[in-house]
Amino acid sequence: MALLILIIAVVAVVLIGAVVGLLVRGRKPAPLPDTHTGVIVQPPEAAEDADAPPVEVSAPPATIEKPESTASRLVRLRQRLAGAQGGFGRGLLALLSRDRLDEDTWESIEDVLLTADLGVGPTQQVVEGLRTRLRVEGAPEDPKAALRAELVNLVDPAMDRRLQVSGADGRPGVVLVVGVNGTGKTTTVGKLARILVAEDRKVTLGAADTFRAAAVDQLATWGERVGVEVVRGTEGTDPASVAFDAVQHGVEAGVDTVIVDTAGRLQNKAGLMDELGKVKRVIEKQAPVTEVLLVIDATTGQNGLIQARVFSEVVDVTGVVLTKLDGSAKGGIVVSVQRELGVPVKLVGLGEGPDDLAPFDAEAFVDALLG
Ligand SMILES: Nc1nc2c(ncn2[C@@H]2O[C@H](COP(=O)(O)OP(=O)(O)OP(=O)(O)O)[C@@H](O)[C@H]2O)c(=O)[nH]1
Ligand SMILES: [Mg+2]
Repeated sequence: MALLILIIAVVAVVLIGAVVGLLVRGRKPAPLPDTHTGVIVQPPEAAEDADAPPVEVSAPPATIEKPESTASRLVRLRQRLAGAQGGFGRGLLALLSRDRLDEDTWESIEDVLLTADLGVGPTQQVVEGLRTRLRVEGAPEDPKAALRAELVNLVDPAMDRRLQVSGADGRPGVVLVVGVNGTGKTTTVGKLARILVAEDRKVTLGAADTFRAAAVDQLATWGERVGVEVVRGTEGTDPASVAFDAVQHGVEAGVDTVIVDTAGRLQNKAGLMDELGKVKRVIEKQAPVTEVLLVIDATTGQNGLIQARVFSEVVDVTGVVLTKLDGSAKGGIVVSVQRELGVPVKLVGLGEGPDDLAPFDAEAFVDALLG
């Protein structure tokens, strides 16, 4: 009898457990609160709710451009780099090739390096390195070889410059593109999409610059040209929600990479910097951000370093894109910014053309400087 009661009790407990389990699983998941700001982010199945922010996905056009191949782009852009930065290398070589390297000459060498935005510490390092090499090994050492070795060492060929554009567990890689106003973020997103498309990757773009309708259109045009879908909100939509929708769309469409463009923001505007942190946190409810690219305009000089520091604190920058290297001879910023952040320069912008973006390579960069 006691055994029978025990069996009935056990069966009852198991049944109640199963029913409760089913009820809990069947319930709609609660919206995900953003812990920092208290903003509620709609979970995936709520995206079609009437009160969810309107999101459009632009359709690919009838005619699709074929982006330039990597090989041809590299040859072309190395020449352009040599054209823009070569004066700096040639100036140094002329000084180093003098018969007598007196103190005046070393000072001139320092000036050339500082003018190229190399920064004080790295400049001293190069000068010391060159003095040692040329002193120890005597005049016969080829000054060009000595300079090349010093500069390559400074630019650091050991840094891992691969772009993390792939995700794990069947989810896409997510690239978040950030920076101050007008540095070339949207252009870089467009150019990067083309590079990935040329490598047969499937890409979605997220237009999380919702301040200006024109910004969204600008990105949509880049996408349309190469048949890439662009997820966009209406003007004024919360950028974090557009970013979330873009990544969600990318997950559902099974793309390889989602690239999210953000609005330009000054590093001293705390509210805008908080917003950026939120964009990243909200995206990560869908999939990890695999790459945070900080876009710096090479012509802005040391101000770029201040930007780098602040952005890095907010979003954990993993790579730098130096744009407009075609428009200044200040290639030394590569070294300063890498030192400042401990993060490599991964891409360089070398013009306004759609395929004027190249992966950064330390040795190729120095060779372009030295001609
Ligand atoms: N010469 C040159 N111009 C560039 C390069 N990259 C971008 N630009 C130009 O810089 C200008 C600004 O580019 P955008 O991509 O709109 O800059 P953004 O950072 O998205 O600007 P906001 O969204 O307003 O903050 C455009 O005229 C681009 O053509 C580059 O590598 N070289
Ligand atoms: Mg932009």
